[in-house]
Amino acid sequence: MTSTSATGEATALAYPNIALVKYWGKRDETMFLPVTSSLSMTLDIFATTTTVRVTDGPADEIEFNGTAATGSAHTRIERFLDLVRAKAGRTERATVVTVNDGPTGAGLASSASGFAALATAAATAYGLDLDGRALSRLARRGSGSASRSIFGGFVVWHAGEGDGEAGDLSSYAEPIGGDELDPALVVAVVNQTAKTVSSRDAMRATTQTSPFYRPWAESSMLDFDEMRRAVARGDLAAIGEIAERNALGMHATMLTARPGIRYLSPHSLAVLDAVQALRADGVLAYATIDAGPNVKVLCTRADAARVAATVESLGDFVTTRTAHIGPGATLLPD
Ligand code: 2P0
Repeated sequence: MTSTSATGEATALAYPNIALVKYWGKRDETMFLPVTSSLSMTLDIFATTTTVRVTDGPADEIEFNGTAATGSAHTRIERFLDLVRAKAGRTERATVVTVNDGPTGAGLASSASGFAALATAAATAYGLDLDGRALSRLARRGSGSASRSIFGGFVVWHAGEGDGEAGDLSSYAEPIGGDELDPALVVAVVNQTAKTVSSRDAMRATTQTSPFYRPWAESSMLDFDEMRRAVARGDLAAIGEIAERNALGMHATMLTARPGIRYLSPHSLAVLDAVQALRADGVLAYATIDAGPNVKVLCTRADAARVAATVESLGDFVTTRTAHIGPGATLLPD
């Protein structure tokens, strides 16, 4: 997946992924080790393209969609590059240029595509030769969900065992097949603006204060096993059913944090109602929602246009983009 770079420059492309069994909560915040394993599908829209060039400058220079990154956004990437430099035994700074096709920080998995692209490009630019598993472990340190975007298709991210180094070695993502499945994911965008509470803060508050967190984590582990079996037998209806209940359960844990955290908006609920109505009409359609108000509807490729039209008919507040299964992170030629 990576090769050493003579030039100290590399460009990588990665796509977001949507978890069908969610990651919500860390057991080790330093190493980004999750409480539970998760399972996702990588999409083919909203790509991130990132170029990393090793320089002899005094500081990392980071540009995001044409604007210099500052403050915490800069620090987060600088810390990640420090990790890569430590692994590579290098000290030079870098220039990072990132272009994001999709909305950022709106629950549309921009940090997953972002850190998967950054990990892939930075590892190569600094001369690390990492296989997919090592790359997913590295991406995990930027953002947990990014570990899954290293791979295409259906992917699991193993929670792993233990904390610290043992946990680091055992918590990685890998693809799980399901290649005969060819679903669509209709992304109902009801709000493109960045959220006010980050996923990171919200999951910390949830794990620490919600009385429903433990029960959700326990049932999510069962969902994970059931979901793996549903993917293995290519059963899209079962996949949808498990995904919807897992996501609603995750939101229930947030709503019951103290104080409660609510990403769902009235517009999200309107889309959830439309999905239920579609099912009542015999359409295979199931919803999942991440840390934001936007709703993703899993359906067959053949039904995607009908699902999108139904959702869009709700009003001007919603637009849709339809995604299919997408590939893992890749290096682009010079
Ligand atoms: C997921 N989400 O499994 C879950 C479901 C959002 C809801 O992973 O702190 O940006 O960087 O590891 O990965 C979003 O959280 O959090 C996320 P960090 P991340 O896709």
